[in-house]
Amino acid sequence: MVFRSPFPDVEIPDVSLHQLLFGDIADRADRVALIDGMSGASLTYGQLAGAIDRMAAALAARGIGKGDVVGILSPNTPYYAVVFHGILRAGATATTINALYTPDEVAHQLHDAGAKMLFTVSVLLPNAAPGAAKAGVTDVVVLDGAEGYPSLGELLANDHPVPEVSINPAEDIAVLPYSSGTTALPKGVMLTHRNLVANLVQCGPILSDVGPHTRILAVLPFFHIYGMQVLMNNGLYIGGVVVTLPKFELPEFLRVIAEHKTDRVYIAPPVAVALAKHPIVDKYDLSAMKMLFSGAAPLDEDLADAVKKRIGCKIAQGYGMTEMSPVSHAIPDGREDISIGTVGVIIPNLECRLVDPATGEDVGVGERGELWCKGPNIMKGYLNNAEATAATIDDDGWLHTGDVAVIDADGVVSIVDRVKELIKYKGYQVPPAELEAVLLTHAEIADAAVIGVRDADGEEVPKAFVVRQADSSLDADAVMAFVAAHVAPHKKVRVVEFIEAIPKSAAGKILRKDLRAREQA
Ligand code: AYL
Repeated sequence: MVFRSPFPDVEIPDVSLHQLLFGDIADRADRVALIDGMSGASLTYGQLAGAIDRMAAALAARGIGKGDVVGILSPNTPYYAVVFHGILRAGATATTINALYTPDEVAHQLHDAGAKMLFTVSVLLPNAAPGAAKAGVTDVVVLDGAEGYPSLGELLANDHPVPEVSINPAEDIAVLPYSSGTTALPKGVMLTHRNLVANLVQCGPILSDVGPHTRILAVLPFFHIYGMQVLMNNGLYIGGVVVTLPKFELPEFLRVIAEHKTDRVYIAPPVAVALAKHPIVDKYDLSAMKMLFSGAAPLDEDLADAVKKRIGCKIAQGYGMTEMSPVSHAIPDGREDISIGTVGVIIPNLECRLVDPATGEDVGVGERGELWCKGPNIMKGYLNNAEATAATIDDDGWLHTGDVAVIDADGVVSIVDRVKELIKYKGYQVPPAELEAVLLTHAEIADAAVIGVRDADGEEVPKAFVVRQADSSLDADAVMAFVAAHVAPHKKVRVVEFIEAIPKSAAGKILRKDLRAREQA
């Protein structure tokens, strides 16, 4: 049984992302595209497009072109868009790296992606430099300048010709963000120009209230697909204003909403907790904020209602996956009748099925099943990993999300469970396999397994089950400190339990469902 969008299909233009966003900006050249929320500095669409051309020319002069991968390790600033779109304009692929990654994590992604070059900022250089060195990446640009490195200004001050590259939208990889998908370690997600273009156009009917008047607050990081596509690229596609913030701090977040009158604010669920509960929220004039949009993890309905009442804004929710570029479902603008606890309806041009994981049979309205999706926004595959690709996208092109959903008679979808390993901490991916590998490098740990549990606030957090070596008296704090020293902050283990043995299948696979059952007992 195939479920479809309530909206008719839309036409997906056969163009590169650059052509879609900047192909015709005559009407908006003098309007502001991006504002740095910290300094107030801004770039118009004309300046942005010009800088992207100069960036592409500089990259081409350095020998970067089709088939090459370039890393970006930077917090959100207007220049992120210049670098990102400059890389794509040169015909190359951008691999976007979490700004809080450790040197080893940076090195791993650069190496795995086969990156030739890295763009970063001076504050991140202590992690970027050793990471790049370990991956053998010698061409490092520090956007705001640093001793011994070229800066963005130096790169842009060139008179090289803008390269003429012919992009094949359906084949050429525009971006390579990393996701663990349903199992194991993070993998490079190959998203083509067509994937990204399709998802922007597919969201058109959902986002009926947006346009050049729209002012977006972009605090969610551009390195993650949510910030990249839903905030940065969609904001530029609709000709709106994108106000960037480099990190989430509640007072700054509230100040920028009030000062820059951002009417569309995108968050992950933990921000809703702060908006509902924190006393300082009342100190700011948030009347400009008309719509709060949450995605990337489940949003609690009561919490959302509390925010709605306190701030007096509309709230909507979207769902998707990096592997789907990323949006597959969202509550359409103007549909306040749809419960905020749902993820809304299927976007146009996408087909969905719900399949019982136990029987492999399709289920109908009102029944729980794993969500499968098929459409133009589904990734080309995982980089250099045909096996993982085949395990995620079946022979008929259905992507198995690993999420369990229910659809009602009106076509409104709720995400009710997850059958994959993935843990989500504040909307960020935490792949258990990665933490298990780190834990096993500790001399006093004989075996380990990690699952997601709920903390006192209802937030999902990684919990490690640890089997100590026979003579070890290792304690929980030492385990947590050990992991924390090796991974980015969002991947920290936050609960530890010592256990006699990790439950495993005959084939040696960790029986996570047994560990989860222990938690409920
Ligand atoms: P990734 N409710 C429950 N779980 C969700 C939701 C949601 N609204 N959104 C994402 N997830 C979980 O690749 C789900 O398990 O992409 C899914 O498989 O980091 C996993 O997160 C994917 O994690 C938007 C705005 C999508 C954001 C996104 C983010 C996609 C996050 C659509 O409108």
